[in-house]
Amino acid sequence: MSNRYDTIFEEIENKILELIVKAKVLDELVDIRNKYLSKKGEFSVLMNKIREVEDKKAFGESYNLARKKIETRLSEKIAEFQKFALNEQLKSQMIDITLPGINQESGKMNPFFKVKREIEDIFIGMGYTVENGPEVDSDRYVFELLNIPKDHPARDMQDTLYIDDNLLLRSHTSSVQAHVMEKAKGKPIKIICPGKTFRRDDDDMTHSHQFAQVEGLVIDKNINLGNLKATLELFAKKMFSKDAKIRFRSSYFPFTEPSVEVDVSCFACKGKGCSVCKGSGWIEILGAGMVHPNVLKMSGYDPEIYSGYAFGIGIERVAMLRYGIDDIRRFYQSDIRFIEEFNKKVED
Ligand code: FA5
Repeated sequence: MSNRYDTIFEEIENKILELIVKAKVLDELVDIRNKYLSKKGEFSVLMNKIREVEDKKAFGESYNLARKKIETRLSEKIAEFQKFALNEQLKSQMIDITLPGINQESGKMNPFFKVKREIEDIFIGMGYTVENGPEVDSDRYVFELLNIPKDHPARDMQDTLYIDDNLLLRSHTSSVQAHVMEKAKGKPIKIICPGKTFRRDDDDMTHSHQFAQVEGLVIDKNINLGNLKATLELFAKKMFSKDAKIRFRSSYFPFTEPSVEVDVSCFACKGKGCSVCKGSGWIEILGAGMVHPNVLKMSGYDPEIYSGYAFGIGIERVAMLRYGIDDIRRFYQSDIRFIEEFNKKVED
């Protein structure tokens, strides 16, 4: 409702409303608010005139009406600018979801390591713990404490690289046996030790000068050859197939007595005979035997009380059988195509 005081505010009100219309950026609106509506702003101070007027109520109403109009218009315009700024920001930050993403290549596992882990898992499941041993070791651990004295002909089969007269790259993981026995101080043992081994062997499809073995060693009272056979049979069934069979062929290792070579029934022909098993139906995977009494004695175990078995599995050979790999050298060539073959997803 209009009253006689409206004209006092009309001129300044129109001026401010025009300034608001003309404002191009948010900062201009802020300046208008400060200049006219702050405590000592040009519009606010008009209220002081109330002291001089007769009808203070009508004056106040008139002032409030004009102020409300200005404030409403100012807030609307501020909201418009803020909306516009937000839209601009959203536009500039828009993500085009149709663009192709950046692929993160993930590492792939060499089948050697897959099989190494599987072997470890199988034996851990049977209660074995995993030990480590030095790759550079002394003659004493690699040979002497395994009942292979100097000049023993068995050394010829495991010739390797010597660092000096005493230190050498271990030619088999059996070298950890005496280390573990020393640490156990006459207590029962049930360990496996996976690791690198080195020999002077010429490289061909099934031999490498550097390869890996998993040593197994169990020492306790009443351990017998039947325990060894049951353990290795379970290993073969878990690693190859539930129908896998194993057989023991008598062999010779200076540190085991009796000693055996262990064959697994051919996974390709199920024992009938094929090119993979060279017609025999069997494939050799490891050497094993009952720990020789001399080895027990040298490491502080009384062979009258304790007995034990040991085995040494060639990891690459098991991986070759498991995946039908024809050449051992493929494991070491870092050919990504070879590695990817063993990491394909079902839908690939
Ligand atoms: C030994 O090394 C014994 N230390 C195994 C052993 C342990 C016997 C405990 C008794 C008790 P042998 O030399 O046969 O045995 O090797 C064991 C396995 O290592 C072989 O069956 C084969 O799988 C693998 N192997 C041997 N030489 C090579 C090579 N040059 N390249 C790849 N794998 C090999």
